[in-house]
Amino acid sequence: MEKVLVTGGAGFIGRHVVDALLKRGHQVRVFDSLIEQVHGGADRPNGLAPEAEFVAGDMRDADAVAAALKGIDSVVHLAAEVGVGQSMYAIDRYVSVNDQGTAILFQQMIERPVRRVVVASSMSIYGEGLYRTQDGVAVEDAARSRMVGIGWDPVDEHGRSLIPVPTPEWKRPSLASVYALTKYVQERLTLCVAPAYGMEAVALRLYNVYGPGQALSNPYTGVLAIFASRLANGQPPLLFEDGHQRRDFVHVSDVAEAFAVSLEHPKAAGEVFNIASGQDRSVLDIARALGRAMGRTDIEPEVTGKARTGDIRHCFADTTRAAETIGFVAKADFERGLEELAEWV
Ligand code: UD2
Repeated sequence: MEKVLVTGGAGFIGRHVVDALLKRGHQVRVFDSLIEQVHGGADRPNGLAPEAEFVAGDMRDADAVAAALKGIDSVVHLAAEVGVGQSMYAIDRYVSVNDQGTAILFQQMIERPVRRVVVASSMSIYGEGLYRTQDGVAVEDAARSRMVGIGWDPVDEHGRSLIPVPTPEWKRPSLASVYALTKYVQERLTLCVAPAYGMEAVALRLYNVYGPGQALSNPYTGVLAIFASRLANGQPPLLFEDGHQRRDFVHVSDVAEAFAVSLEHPKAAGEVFNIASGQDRSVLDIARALGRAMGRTDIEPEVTGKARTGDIRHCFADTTRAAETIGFVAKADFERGLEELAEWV
């Protein structure tokens, strides 16, 4: 059993990771700027397990990071600014917190190396997911068809629809937002610097994470949280485009498990894994399913016919690598996850 530092451990995903690590018998120290809590005025994060040690601090404060690393065996690095849309307005803050913060963490670990660092990366680095042509040729850089004025789905040069397929880790990144760029830098810094100082590195590319504890009021939060709070207020979910865009929704308890396994499994070292359910669903399907779970089948989702700036059309995961290398397979039942969200909202 190890003493694990969880940066960002007071956030939505972090709190679940902390619980998973404690359950496995690790000791946990949380380092978090408490940005989410500042307005609430709490000095200990809401919902953080009482067994976890808590240290408030900013990733860019080298002395605070150095102190937080004392006596630590391994690190789970989750601290980050997370809104994709917001990242285009607060460029300096995103680059500073996410990338300078990660650089400072590694600078401090030169003197205080740990066994392993597991960093949270994101599916956002892929941009559009992987597609194939109708002749079966893989397309890594699909462009949105609305750019050429036909429908919503990406098309080939002859105007034929491309077919979305599960995206594997080898797909070339296509960094379409400042958020994606900073996540990619975090991932690459970790995989480049850790081994140079004898530390093991693992990067987890998280897909669309959902579950209890996700922010409800923030307009940049995940779509399920937005739909849940709209339905709870008697409002219809608003579907961008035609609602047929596809994503991979992974329950936060599975994500927490993935971090714990990635910290422990000998074969995880040096790897990058998609962390997802492996099941793709359209936004329309999830809106309807959530309506059923919340007993609001009377509210029909509303199709806006408008795309959100910077949105991709489809991206869902090929989860083979995590399954084969470290035996991680998401277990949560989606319908049950929605019922739980319905109870929580
Ligand atoms: C972004 C990030 C992802 C993660 C996630 C946070 C990308 C490609 N990915 O994913 O890494 O940070 O945000 O949850 O940048 N939608 C509606 N109506 C709404 C809100 C959303 O139809 O009111 C659609 C939206 O157009 C998209 C899908 O729902 O097709 C999912 O949206 P999201 O914001 O939950 O997540 P996504 O995939 O943009």
